[in-house]
Amino acid sequence: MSFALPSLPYAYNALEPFIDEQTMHLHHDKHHQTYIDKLNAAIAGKTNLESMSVEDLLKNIATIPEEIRTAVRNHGGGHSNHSIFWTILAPTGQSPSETIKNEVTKVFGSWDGFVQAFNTAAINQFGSGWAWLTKKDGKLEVKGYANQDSPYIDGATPILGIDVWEHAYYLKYQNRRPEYISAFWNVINWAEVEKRWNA
Ligand code: MN3
Repeated sequence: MSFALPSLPYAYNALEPFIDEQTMHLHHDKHHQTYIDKLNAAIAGKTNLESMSVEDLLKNIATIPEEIRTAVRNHGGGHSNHSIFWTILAPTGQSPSETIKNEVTKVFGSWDGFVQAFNTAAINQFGSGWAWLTKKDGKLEVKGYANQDSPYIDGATPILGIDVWEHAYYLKYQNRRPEYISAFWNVINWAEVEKRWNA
């Protein structure tokens, strides 16, 4: 068994004008596929690993044979992060539920406080990486992650995340990462976020 690229749950142009069609094609068809190909190559022939989910590979990263641990961390992380990312995006028009707003307010003081904490983590992530809202031991946290490091390797469950690698925004936004981050808030699949929240 090997990992395969999940289809996008919407059309490549469905997130326009916030995330452009060409970026979605390259990001999904090329970048995500490459993480999968390299993850499959790393675990090829290791039947105990081939039967594990990508989440379990990441949660158990310390037990992965040392010679492929970095590859699994990077490419397994890339596969997991992107698989989640596609599902937490959706055509514009959704709003967070009152439940999400209330939970977030308890932790971050206000909705704006949460948005600001998330945006700051995304803007300040040096170089390539992600910002994630995660749940760890039942507690919500916003944090930047370098490269393709997955919250799972941290013992945290990823809930809402933004890819701030340049490949995620450079065609449309060039060096204007903050503009891409504000656009992101228009295309969040809040129903899916809530599902991950309650899982
Ligand atoms: Mn990416």
